Amino acid sequence: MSSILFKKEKSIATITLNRPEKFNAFDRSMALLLQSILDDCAADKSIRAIYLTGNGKAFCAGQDLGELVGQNPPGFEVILSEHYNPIITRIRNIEKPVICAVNGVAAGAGANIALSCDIVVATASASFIQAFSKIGLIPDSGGTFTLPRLVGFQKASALMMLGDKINAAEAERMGMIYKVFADEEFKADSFKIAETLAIMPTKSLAYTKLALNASLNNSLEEQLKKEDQLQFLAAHTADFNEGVQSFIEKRPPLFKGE
Ligand code: LHQ
Repeated sequence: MSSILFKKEKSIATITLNRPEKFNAFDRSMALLLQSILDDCAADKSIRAIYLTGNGKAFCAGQDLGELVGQNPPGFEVILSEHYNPIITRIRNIEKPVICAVNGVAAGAGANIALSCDIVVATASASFIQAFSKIGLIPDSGGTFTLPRLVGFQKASALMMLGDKINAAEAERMGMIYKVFADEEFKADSFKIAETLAIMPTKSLAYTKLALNASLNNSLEEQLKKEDQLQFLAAHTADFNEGVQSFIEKRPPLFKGE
């Protein structure tokens, strides 16, 4: 059985982390596989939204700790540079929306991979843990960049130092994630978000993502310039034309992602 299940249907790529007995913790081959799957999604023009989730009770427990003490462990010097950092940069740079459906506990790098996605939703029984301090590490996978920007410096410090487990409702209240869905409706409700995004103007979503990425470091002046450049590109897409035309003709738009 593959450590990641990958399916393409109706313009949506569904990526399911699939080591349920290890709470979907990453070993080296799984981390490399996720990178190649994200590259496939980036290159495939028919894919207009990416839905990332986990199989079983957990979303992802981060690094497979067993691998670190097993035979031929990957060296510490490559774990971030070859495993997690390239995953985070791919998620942030891919010009398509990535929806993370957190179906259970998200810990360590698993939590920070989830938080790097464009829209993060969770099932009511899910939880989030910055587990690193519990084993003597520092938060990685972009967590020290992302979390303070989502919840503020103070809450990020406390969550990262204490390693407290917080439930999905708390995560939503803090602004760490977008929404919580009841367990029974979680799959259908979270997937509906992917279906909605997959028929939207894909390039305008991509440019929105690029603008938001840039906003994390830009001054207002720089950001206004960035919006100007990206709006120019958006205005030259076929989907912008269709959006205006369908409005004038009082009919639903048919966006093609072009
Ligand atoms: C696991 C794991 C796991 C293997 C649950 N590995 N088996 C960067 C730099 C360099 C090196 C290291 O890593 C990193 C990035 C990181 O991600 S560091 C952080 C690594 N992750 C953790 O420290 C989390 C460890 N796991 C936990 O704290 C708990 O398992 C959580 C809170 C996720 C879930 O707790 P419970 O619901 O009580 O479940 P459990 O502990 O009983 O786990 C269920 C099974 O999953 C169990 O297997 P078993 O055979 O006993 O049923 C665990 O061994 C396995 N598992 N996480 N990371």
